Amino acid sequence: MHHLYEKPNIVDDPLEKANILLVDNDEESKIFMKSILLDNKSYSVMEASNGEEAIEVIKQSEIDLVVTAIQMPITDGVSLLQIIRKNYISLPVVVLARFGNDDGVRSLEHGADDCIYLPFQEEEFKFRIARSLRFRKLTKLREMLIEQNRELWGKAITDNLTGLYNRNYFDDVFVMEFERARRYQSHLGCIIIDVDHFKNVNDLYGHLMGDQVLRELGALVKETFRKVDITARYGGEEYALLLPETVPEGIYFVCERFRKLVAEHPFASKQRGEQGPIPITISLGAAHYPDEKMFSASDMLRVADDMLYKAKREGRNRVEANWK
Ligand code: GH3
Ligand code: MG
Ligand code: MG
Repeated sequence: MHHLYEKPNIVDDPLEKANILLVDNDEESKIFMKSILLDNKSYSVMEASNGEEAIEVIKQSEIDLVVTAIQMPITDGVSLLQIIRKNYISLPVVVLARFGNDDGVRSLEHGADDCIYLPFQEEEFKFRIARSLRFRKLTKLREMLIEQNRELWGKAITDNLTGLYNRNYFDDVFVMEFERARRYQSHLGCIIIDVDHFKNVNDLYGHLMGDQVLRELGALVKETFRKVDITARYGGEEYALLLPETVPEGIYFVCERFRKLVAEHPFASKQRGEQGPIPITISLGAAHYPDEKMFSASDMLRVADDMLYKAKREGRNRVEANWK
């Protein structure tokens, strides 16, 4: 549960503790490396004796770095590398290679992030491990930021109550869609929906029931209109819709269908039980482009709004359109 007073943790340290996997069939060498690594209190070490075991560990634990020998019975270091590169692209791998053959070069070729030649110097080993872990940390931070960005973007364009788009996003998309329709002379519909006498709903049934009505109305909007249509909660009890590539008859048809659907829908029936559902009607104002009097999205929105007020004037629970 997020609260307003809780600042989101943008750069949580993703690697306070680093989990290192040592892969080697030579037990002594593993013990030696482990003792060096465990000098650093922020490292923890897991072990595997061959590539196959290593894959199992990687599947089951959050590993931050793999340090592996090349020559091993059953799945050697290079095969392990290939599997890791294919399935865990950002997991760094440091290989331990001997001079005198092409193990080191082969493993670098297969995507090893570093190669330490045996016998190694303790200090160099430490520094190289630390460097690979820094790299891992940056990759993880980057992944976290991308994910958080995605989340923030989602929040920034969404209306909390209904899950529809919000007014800001609608306005931006409207400018683009209008521009597209103008350039290609394609059809575009804009509909504004306003709940009739919604003040009475709040007064008679309470604000919470009012909110419930708005949520259900949002869900009905989502169900009724096409995926390509832009559906937004535009204000308190107003919804705004954009219907790309839709001819006037199509716009009118869907408005009428939605008007009837709402008038027949049993709002808040679950919450109210035997008290019975809340009767709701809506008025709709529709505008269609191309139209010689419209030169911008805001022109078009104004026309739809004028049509909405006409629908209100003429008795509510009805659709008015600029071409009728
Ligand atoms: P009309 O048929 O002319 O549209 O009448 P109306 O009462 O719906 O019109 P008006 O715009 O005067 O009032 C809208 C009311 O909607 C004002 C406010 O009480 C209510 N409202 C606006 N936003 C919310 C909301 O988020 N939740 C709830 N429960 N009520 C809201
Ligand atoms: Mg209103
Ligand atoms: Mg209203």
